[in-house]
Amino acid sequence: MKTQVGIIGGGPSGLILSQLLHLQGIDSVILERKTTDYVLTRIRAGVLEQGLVDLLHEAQVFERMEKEGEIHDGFDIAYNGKTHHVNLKKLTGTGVMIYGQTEITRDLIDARKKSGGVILEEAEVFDIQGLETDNPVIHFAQDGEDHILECDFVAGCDGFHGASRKAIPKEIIKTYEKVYPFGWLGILSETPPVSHELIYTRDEKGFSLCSMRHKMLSRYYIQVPLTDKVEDWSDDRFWDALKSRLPQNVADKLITGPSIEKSIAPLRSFVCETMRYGRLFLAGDAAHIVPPTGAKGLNSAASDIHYLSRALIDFYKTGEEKGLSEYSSKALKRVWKAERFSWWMTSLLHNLPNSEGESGDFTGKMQEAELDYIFNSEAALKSLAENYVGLPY
Ligand code: RFL
Ligand code: PHB
Repeated sequence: MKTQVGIIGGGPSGLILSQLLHLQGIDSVILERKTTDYVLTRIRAGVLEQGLVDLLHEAQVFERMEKEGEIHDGFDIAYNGKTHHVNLKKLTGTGVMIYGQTEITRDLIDARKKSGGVILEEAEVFDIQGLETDNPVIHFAQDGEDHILECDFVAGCDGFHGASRKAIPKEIIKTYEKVYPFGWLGILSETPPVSHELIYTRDEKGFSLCSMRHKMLSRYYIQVPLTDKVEDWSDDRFWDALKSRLPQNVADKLITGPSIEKSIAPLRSFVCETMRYGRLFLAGDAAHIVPPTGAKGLNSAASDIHYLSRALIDFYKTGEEKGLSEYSSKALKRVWKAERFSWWMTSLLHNLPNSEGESGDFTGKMQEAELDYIFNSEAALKSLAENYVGLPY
């Protein structure tokens, strides 16, 4: 099998790239190790920056998002029993779009299939050869047999546990990582959201987040120790813990119900430098991970795809290689800023152990002082807001 761009991974990064290339007459094949049904059961991001919304318009996959998505002009941060509003629209001129990653993925798969796009399901890549040449070859297993895909370029869109990052020689790669000593327990429930906007809460008992997908679908998260298992958390225990962390006036309004999904996600910051090796280009979670606190994971994947799609289209249209050679440094510049913001917001709002040399509730006091500063300084609030809505591409 042969194509122009071999795309490893059929998550949002791979799908958007394939659609953008298709619209410019460039062929691609997506190799996805899971079934489409499985991919569509993964509950992940829900907050989209304007940059991603624009990219989906460019990909001509926006109709359902515009109809069913909701624009939020702000969100709340609660601490010490009170909520404080961050008016994104007033501070930055823009808001964010609330529309689930699952729905984006569904829309993209439909669009690709409608225009004859090739997405091979249960096709697991196990090796990539010839990345230093003009004709790389991807080796994958499907239906118990080994196959090859020959291509001009390989897009590594296969997430954190994928095969593509591992194809870069160890002596070339530099990685940076922070593993946080807690995770997020998330539930999805068919109940009306407790508030019309998101509420991030810092509390001594631990962080919590009230989010949503639409008017009858709520998404809630609480910080839990890494040793906890989903089975340890009945729905009742979850709702009690959430209520105990929210300001009283919010807890009083919370409508609970059975969970339709429940999972624990560990929190990690991770960056891989370089994002390019020969004819391999990493994008999205394959190259970087953020803790979800700033809602930057999917949005950073989108900015990678913005740079990569332009670079590939330029190459095929004009033979110009500048975009390809600058891809890694351009993408990483924006990625590091999203990493910084996600790390900062995580550190600001979670219950953290003291670092070496600290005593008393030093960390907690620093967090409170910083929150007080933010909500009493237009400059600090604006800095938070401009990072939250997304820095320019
Ligand atoms: P994905 O979505 O992980 O897709 C990678 C795909 O590659 C496949 N794959 C392979 N295929 C073939 N061969 C192999 N060897 C393969 N290995 C892997 C996988 O099956 C998969 O289908 O990566 P992509 O496309 O880069 O997209 C990244 C986003 O999914 C991720 O950044 C976000 O979900 C992160 N995230 C959030 N991001 C936001 O911008 N806003 C949010 O509000 C937000 N909330 C979240 C999140 C992530 C969460 N979890 C569970 C980690 C909330 C949570 C709880
Ligand atoms: C979500 O709705 O899943 C969500 C929202 C905001 C975040 C992280 C996750 O910061």
